[in-house]
Amino acid sequence: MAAAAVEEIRAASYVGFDSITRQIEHKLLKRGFQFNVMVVGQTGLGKSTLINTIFASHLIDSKGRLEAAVDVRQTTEIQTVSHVIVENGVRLRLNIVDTPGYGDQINNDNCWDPIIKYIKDQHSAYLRKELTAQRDRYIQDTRIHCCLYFISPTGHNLRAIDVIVLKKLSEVVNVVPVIAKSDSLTLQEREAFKQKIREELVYHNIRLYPFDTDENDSEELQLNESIRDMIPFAIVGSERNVIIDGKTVRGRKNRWGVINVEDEKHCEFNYLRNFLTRTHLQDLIETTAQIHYEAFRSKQLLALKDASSRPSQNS
Ligand SMILES: Nc1nc2c(ncn2[C@@H]2O[C@H](COP(=O)(O)OP(=O)(O)OP(=O)(O)O)[C@@H](O)[C@H]2O)c(=O)[nH]1
Ligand SMILES: [Mg+2]
Repeated sequence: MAAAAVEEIRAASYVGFDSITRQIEHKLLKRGFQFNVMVVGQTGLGKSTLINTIFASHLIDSKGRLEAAVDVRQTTEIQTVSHVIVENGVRLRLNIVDTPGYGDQINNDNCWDPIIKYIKDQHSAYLRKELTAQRDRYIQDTRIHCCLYFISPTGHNLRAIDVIVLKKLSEVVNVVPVIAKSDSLTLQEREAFKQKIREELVYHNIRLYPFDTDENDSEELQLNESIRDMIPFAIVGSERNVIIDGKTVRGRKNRWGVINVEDEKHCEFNYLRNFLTRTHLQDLIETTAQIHYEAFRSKQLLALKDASSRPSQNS
């Protein structure tokens, strides 16, 4: 058949369903996106400072970078800071949940309980909304999509408490480990420590995000592999602005020099931010819904079914 004839038939049978991607995009753009991150780790490792750093790197006004409103103090309760970021018409509501650091009590048994409870409470709130007879078409999502776990920059091993908490967390949420205050390590120490941590995670059988699934294509598998090679991100946080080459940036000034947290030669803050917002944002949200929430949901529903099929005590 002549090419022109084929083209004619194709034009006549065109129904236009390929516009569905644009229709979906339009709807999603109108609704906006929700991304919830949590920071967990021992006290004083710079969790609250990092939150400030992340927000400062987004909150750029006409006068330059915004100064932090308050000085960082020890966090005593679970707190959420949120901000709406708009880029090219895409609206992202970013919630960061700050948790009190643990590890300075004489007895640290179960110090992770309130954190695990918080994560499960969000799942349970979502499930309750999903199960109401007249459920909302769009349920406000407070489930934690990513938990940044802060590791102390000792240069030696993971602590026993890290192993326990990482294990508990990885059962309920996507965990991404970071080496806190990595400015205290030399580049050589940093690489060795990262390697050591990766080995220990394998040794203790702690399976962290990203997970490979059958649905992943080769490009996604490769991306996951590159993230696994990079984890844990060695980061530096700062609540102060410094001026480098006439530009205001977040940094730390010492007597011997200045660290620019956004400079990839200085630390891996940029890599962490790219991972969170540019490459894995959607996958973190999807994995939370499809793996962690799904496991919670089926466990709850099975328990409910069990309870209702059991003969009641009175009869
Ligand atoms: N050298 C260095 N110091 C840091 C870094 N990040 C934070 N700090 C300092 O560490 C101290 C504690 O920081 P916070 O952010 O309050 O620590 P936190 O983890 O929130 O502590 P809790 O709220 O008790 O859990 C502050 O004096 C920060 O200035 C970093 O990357 N490098
Ligand atoms: Mg804090």
